[in-house]
Amino acid sequence: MKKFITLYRHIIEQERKYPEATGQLSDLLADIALACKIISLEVNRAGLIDILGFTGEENVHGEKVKKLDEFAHETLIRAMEVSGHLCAIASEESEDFIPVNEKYMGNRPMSKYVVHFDPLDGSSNIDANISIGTIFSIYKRISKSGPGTLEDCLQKGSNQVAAGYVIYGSSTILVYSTGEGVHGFTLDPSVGEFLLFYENIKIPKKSKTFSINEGNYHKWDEGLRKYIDSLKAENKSEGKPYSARYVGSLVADFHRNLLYGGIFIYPADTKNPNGKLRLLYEANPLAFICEQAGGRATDGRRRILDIEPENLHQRTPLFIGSEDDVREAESYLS
Ligand code: P6P
Repeated sequence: MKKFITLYRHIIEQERKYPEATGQLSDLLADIALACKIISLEVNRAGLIDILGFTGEENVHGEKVKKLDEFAHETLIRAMEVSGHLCAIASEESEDFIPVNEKYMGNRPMSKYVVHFDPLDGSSNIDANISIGTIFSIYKRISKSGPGTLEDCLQKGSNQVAAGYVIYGSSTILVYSTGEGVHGFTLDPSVGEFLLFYENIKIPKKSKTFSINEGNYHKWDEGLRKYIDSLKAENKSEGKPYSARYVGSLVADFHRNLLYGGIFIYPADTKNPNGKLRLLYEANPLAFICEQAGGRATDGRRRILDIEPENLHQRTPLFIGSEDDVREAESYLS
C-alpha cells in the first residue's frame, strides 16, 4: 500500500531535515502548488468552454478572456507575491523581471527568494489536447534587502535551491526537488491534493529513446546528424535502433524520459544559433531535476547549471536525459 503522503506533508518532511529552515521555502512551494491546481482546472476546462487562444473574446461568464498562458502567469504571481517570501519574479510572459512590492515584504528583514517560471510551456499544443506544463525555479536573493534586482535574477543554475514542473495531461503531475532527490505527485481532483506517487525518481543511465525534431535535420551540425543517424542504425550490441519519441511539448518529453530513460535534444541550428529553449525557466530547472535524478544536462559542451546568464530570456541548446546517451551525443559534436 502506497504511503498516503500529500505534497505539503512531503515538503514539511524535507524542511525538517534543515533545523535552521524558516519554513519560507515550504510556504513558497505550497503557493506554487496552489496556483498550479487553479491552472489545472482552467486548462482542463479550456477544451469545454473554449476559452483558448484569443485575448478579448468573452467566455460563458461574460468575462474578458485571457490567453491561458497569460492566465497562468497572473495566477502564479497572485499566489506567490502576497506570501512575503519573494523579492523578485521572472516570467516567460514578462519582458522585464517583476520586483515584488515592498508592501508584500511582510515584517521579515528581507524576502529572500527569487522565482523564475514558464507559466504554460507548449500552450500552442492545448488545442490538440496534448500535455502542456508549468516549469519553475527558485533561488535565494543576492541583494541584501528591498525589492529584488536584475542581479538577483541572473544567477547560474547551480544556485537553485529548488525547481520543478507540473504537467497538465491525462492527470496533473507535479515533480519537484529541493536538492534531496526528485519526487513525483499526482493531483487527486476529488480532494484537491497532490499525492506522492514516486519518491526519489532516478533516470536510467542509458536508454533506447531519443527526442528531437527531425524536421530540422538539415539545419543541424554535421556531428549531430551523424549521432542521430547512429541511433537509427541497426546495432544490436548497443541496443540500437532507438525509438523516436517527440511530443513537441518539453515537459511531456522530459517527464517520459525521466521515468523511462531517454535523451531530449533541442540543438543550435542554422535557424536558431542558440537553440530555441530558454536557459532560466526551461533548461535550468529541468537540468536541476535531471541531475538530482542521476542524469546529465549540457548545451552539447557545457553543463547547463554552470552557464552564467546574461539576460532573462536568453536561449541555450539543450541535451538532457540519461547520462550515457548525453555523453555519447557530446562525443559526436565538433
Ligand atoms: P519545435 C513548445 O512550443 C516548446 O517551447 C517546447 O515545449 C517544445 O519542446 C519545443 O517548443 C518544440 O519546438 O520547434 O520542435 O516545435
